[in-house]
Amino acid sequence: MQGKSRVAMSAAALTILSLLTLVHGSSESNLYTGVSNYTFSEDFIFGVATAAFQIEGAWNEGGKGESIWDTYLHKNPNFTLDSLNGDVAADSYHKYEEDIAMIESLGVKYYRLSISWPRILPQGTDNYISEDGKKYYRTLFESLLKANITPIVTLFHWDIPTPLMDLGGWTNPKIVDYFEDYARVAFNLFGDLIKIWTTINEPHQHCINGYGNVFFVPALDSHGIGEYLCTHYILLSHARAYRLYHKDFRPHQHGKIGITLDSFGVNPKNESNLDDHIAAEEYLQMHLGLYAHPIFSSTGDYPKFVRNRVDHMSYEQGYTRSRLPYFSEEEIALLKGSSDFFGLNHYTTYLISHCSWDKSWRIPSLDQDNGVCLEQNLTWTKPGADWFTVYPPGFRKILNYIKRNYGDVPIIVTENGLCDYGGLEDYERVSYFNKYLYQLLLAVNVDKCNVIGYFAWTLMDDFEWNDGYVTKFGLFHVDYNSPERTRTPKLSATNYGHIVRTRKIDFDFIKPPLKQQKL
Ligand code: GBH
Repeated sequence: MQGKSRVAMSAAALTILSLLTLVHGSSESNLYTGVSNYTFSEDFIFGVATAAFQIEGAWNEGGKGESIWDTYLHKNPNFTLDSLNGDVAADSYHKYEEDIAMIESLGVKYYRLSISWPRILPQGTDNYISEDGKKYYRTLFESLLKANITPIVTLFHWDIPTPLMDLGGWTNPKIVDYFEDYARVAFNLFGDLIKIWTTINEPHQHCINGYGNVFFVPALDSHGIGEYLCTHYILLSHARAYRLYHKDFRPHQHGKIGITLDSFGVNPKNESNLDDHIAAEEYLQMHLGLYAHPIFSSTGDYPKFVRNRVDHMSYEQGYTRSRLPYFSEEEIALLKGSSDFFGLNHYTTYLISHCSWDKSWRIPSLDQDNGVCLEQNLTWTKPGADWFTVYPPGFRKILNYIKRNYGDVPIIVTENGLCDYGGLEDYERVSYFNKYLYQLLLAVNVDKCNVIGYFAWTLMDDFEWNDGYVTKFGLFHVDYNSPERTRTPKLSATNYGHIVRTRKIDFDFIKPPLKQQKL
């Protein structure tokens, strides 16, 4: 069956091959000096992004309930690289006014942040709403608006209330009701202030790493089954929240609501090998298409390739039913078109080829179902965490992939940023933002991709999940040795502010001293 599906894929892959050559062939992708020839339109949305668990701290203040990250890290302190947790984090629960001043200093008019579900609903369910939680977010949103900054709010950025995790989290079909109830509470409490919502952040990373593996909490390791159940019910939860908003809130609150998906960029390991192009396409279907196809495609449902592959692998492995659940006709319709924009998080690019075995795979698993291996291009800069290399053209390619597969839905880049090990003179981050933003300009101006906004990840150094505080993504440095959690702008903050204000990229605005010029 693997052989057959490869033949079926090859026509599509050939089209892709020619399109990729088009993008690649463009001499404009190498312009990284002087001032950019293209500019960002006046209405282009520039923002910065954060997530509640990564910055707020105050894990048990104001009647907040526990999220799985609280509970799990208290029980398993060595889960993170530095054995630290999110109890205090950047202390944004107390220091949000400083955060707002930082955003203002960048000249940025949009701030993407998330609500901690258990801060509002300590038990996860809507029978009891925390007054303090409600007050905290209302004050925060009002203060942002007063500073002329539009908040864009994510309902779920990985911190599910522990009592709901105890019931199976995203593998329990009832979660769809609970998420809808939480969304209703949030729309009721804050919908007068919030005009752009995102439901779920990166369901792909959450389900694969948290349910199909042990990289993320809840570290279920239910590989081959858990990641698909999580995917299934998280998608349905998203759709229910979307439909609820459109039916009961949008008519008077007049906002928009969408989902944020993530994708690595993919390059065929060998550009001239058709099989590697097919592998790259199959990787995207399995990882991005699994979530995007049910929502953004004209047909709805999981991609055919994924459906067939997981059904077949399950059968071969002796399962009576597919490890990937089926949607009913109503569910397909519920999901189809359930996002007002395409939120995309993008960081890095991998080289892809087919393989039948990789030592990192669990059996069974989505990875094994996919049958591709990821490698890094060793010639690309690797400034921080192991998973992260710098390859700006990969960004333009993935934007084009979305346009090709899902049409002209407005794309908001809800996260993009560079990982390093810290320091105020972050020339590599300056260069990363310049180059990735230039690729975005090429995607918009040359390829006519409908990208309407961009959020830099992240406002300040934060709790980076399994990395703890070891790896850094911030525009602002946070002193984690000081109880004050003092914030200081890095060079990348100055540079981003310059781009936002001038609507252009000036590659020479901040240059590394000669000996450090690596990129
Ligand atoms: C995003 O995830 C998140 O939305 C955000 O919260 C996060 O801070 C940001 O990116 C930066 O990481 O090989 O197990 O170590 C990006 C997805 C998740 C990709 C972790 C790399 C490494 C997994 N990242 N993953 S592992």
